[in-house]
Amino acid sequence: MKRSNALRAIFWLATMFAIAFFVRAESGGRQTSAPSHVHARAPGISIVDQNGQPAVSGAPSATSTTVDVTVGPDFAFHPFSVNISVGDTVRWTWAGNGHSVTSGPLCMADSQYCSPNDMSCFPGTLNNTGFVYQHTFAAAGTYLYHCLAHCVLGMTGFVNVTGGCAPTGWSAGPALPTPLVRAVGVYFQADGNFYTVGGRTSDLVGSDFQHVLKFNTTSNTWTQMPSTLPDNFMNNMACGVLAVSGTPSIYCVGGSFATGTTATARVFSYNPVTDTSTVLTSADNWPGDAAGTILPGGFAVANNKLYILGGFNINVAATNQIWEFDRNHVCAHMLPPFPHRCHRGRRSVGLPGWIGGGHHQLVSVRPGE
Ligand SMILES: [Cu+2]
Repeated sequence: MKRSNALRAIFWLATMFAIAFFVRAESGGRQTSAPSHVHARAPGISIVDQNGQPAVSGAPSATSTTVDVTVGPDFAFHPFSVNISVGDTVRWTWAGNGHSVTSGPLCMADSQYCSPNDMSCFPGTLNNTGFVYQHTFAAAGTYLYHCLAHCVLGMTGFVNVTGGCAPTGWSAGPALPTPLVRAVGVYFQADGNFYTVGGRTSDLVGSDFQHVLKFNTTSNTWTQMPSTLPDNFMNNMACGVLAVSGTPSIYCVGGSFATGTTATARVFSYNPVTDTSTVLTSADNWPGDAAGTILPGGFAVANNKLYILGGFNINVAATNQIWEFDRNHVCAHMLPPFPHRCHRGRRSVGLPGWIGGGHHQLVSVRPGE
């Protein structure tokens, strides 16, 4: 029994050393094959930041971080490995004389970075106690480095850089094929692409853009769809994707034209798959623009309904109304042959034989209107 416990302990110790070895071999890449196995330190990875905290994980830093490494005073870097995120900086401070920080495996400079200033990495320059060199890592990868003078004594280290986004969270995409303002951008889940609807190419009269631009998220390119949108009230629309009978389309509400002082209340749909647009009947006009001069403000789609949040009465004032557009809305009571409609949403007139379903709360039902 005792003997078996001892064997078990030995087995586990051996396993742990093996794991430590493999982890290090993975992280260090070619570094482990360098003639540098005379490190006096324990073989396990010890990755900490300048505060002694565990090093950052793979996520990009919210704000860029500087991690400190000490050069010397022995023939070693302390710690010899650091984990950082893209955009972070490693700052080496010399605690001994006659050392360098020189990028490259196998004791050969690869000139990616080096003390004292990333210039002339080979034959390079040695610096003394108190010197500070830092380098910011802009791309993910494992960056091996060494001291020119003492690499053969095992004076090596490496920097693991993970993450892939710019530290700010912003990154640029391909430019639109035309200058464009006051278009509406819509993500179309069905094909995974983005579309812009309308807008104008300048502030000049006649600059209204009666087209749809498609951003293909696979090829990362923009193209202009062939069709022409129904009118020139292409500025300041509210657009969102609504599905009717499982078929999604982009619905756009209201809008004005460049230099114009009137606003349309019409609603049209645009189907990116067929590249066709259809103007809904005037019964579906946005009631928020009853005055003919009011533009939709903010907007959002939730639960397959388009909401319009506030607006702007052109040259007058902002408005505070909230409107919901439910393209699937139907009247709860179909009473043919009386024409009737709901206060908002889709008319049930013209759908003979339609038989219920998808009922929603009604604002009013006005038979005979
Ligand atoms: Cu050295």
